[in-house]
Amino acid sequence: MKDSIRSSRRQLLRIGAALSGGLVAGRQGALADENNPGQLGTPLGPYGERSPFEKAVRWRRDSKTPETGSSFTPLQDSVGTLTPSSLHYERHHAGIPTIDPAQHQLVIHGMVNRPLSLSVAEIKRLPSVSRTLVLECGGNSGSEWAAKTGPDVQRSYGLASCSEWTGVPLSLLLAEVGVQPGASWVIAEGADACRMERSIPIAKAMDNILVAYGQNGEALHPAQGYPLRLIIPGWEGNANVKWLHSLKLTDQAYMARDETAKYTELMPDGKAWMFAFQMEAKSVITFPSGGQKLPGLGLYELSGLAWSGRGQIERVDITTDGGQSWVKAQLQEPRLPMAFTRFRLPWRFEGREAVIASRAVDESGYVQPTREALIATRGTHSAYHFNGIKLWKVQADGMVTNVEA
Ligand SMILES: Nc1nc2c(c(=O)[nH]1)N[C@H]1C(S)=C(S)[C@@H](COP(=O)(O)O)O[C@H]1N2
Ligand SMILES: [Mo]
Repeated sequence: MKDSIRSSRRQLLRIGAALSGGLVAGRQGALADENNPGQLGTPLGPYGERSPFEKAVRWRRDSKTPETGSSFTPLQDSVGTLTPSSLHYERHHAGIPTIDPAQHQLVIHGMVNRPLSLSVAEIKRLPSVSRTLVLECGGNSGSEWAAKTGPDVQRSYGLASCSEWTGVPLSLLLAEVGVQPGASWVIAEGADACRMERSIPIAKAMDNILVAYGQNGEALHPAQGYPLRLIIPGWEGNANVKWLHSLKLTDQAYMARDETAKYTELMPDGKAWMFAFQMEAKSVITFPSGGQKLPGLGLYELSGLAWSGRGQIERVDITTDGGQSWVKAQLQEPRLPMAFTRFRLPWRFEGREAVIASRAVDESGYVQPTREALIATRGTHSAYHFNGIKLWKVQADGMVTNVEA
């Protein structure tokens, strides 16, 4: 403990030198602060707001109608490992329905012995669990398949967010209804206008899926599926059906729109890759990242996020020379499986162009591939499940762009 205090103090001294007197100047400024005579503050409030000086917002991609489309988490402004619910990415196919939880029911039916209709209050009475998990759209960083990749981390990687979800294990509800022999799929349906449907194999339903009602210590936000949604650890966002009102047990997949026309990949041999549920290991540097500008020379902390649908992040390597050499980043503990893991590495910017990137390795030994390696196996017709290494170029003047700019 003492040693770590001593070494962090040593580091602080070095940082002081690196910022070339900036810390000292700041302290004198604070002592001479005449603009803040200590006025009485604003009154207490019933529900918190962030500081009016904080401006990070979701970025909304243009879409044909205001109700459909996606909005992206501002990962460049995120610190730590959690996404505030108000900045969680959104993906809706028919807008956000307004659902009164007192009127809402979840029906579990089909190939079951005792069909059941449960109110939200009844579900909340059942034994619950909380898990911190990434939710990531299968189309996240889909722009990276193109020759000209995304210009900033929000627009290219912001369809991923990390929350603490609370809910009832789906396995518990299935045990209650009694699954009949031969039932091999669960068809989940949402109560939004598009009645979004996805087919989920029974093995995963019995394993670790949650029927969630909580997000980050309160009820789900309406955009995230209030009052009930599926949370499927490690699987593509689309299968995590929101505004959940029906679970039907069947002996075959439904071949719904979102598992055939969408979220299906055309492979180089002309075959379709369907039900590509699991999200592979992925990482991206969030600082410095596209669109940002380093204010000067000296010491910085490179930082970013890594996650894997297979489990824990084991290691993150960082390059600052375009992939010629790699060093191990520090990982924030605890490294929760299938959650964001924050990585950090001190780095000195000396005014020379640098190409920086991160490479994640997960507990299964899976190594995040280069973009070129991914394209070599998956071809160029893909839209989903991009997890290639993302390069940023720090220009000599400190401006950060994608490598193609
Ligand atoms: N009922 C319903 N569930 C849905 C969707 C939807 O439009 N309707 N969108 C899906 C998609 S494509 C994704 S990526 C995630 C997005 O969840 P979020 O908006 O909470 O981030 O929800 C999935 N579940
Ligand atoms: Mo999605």
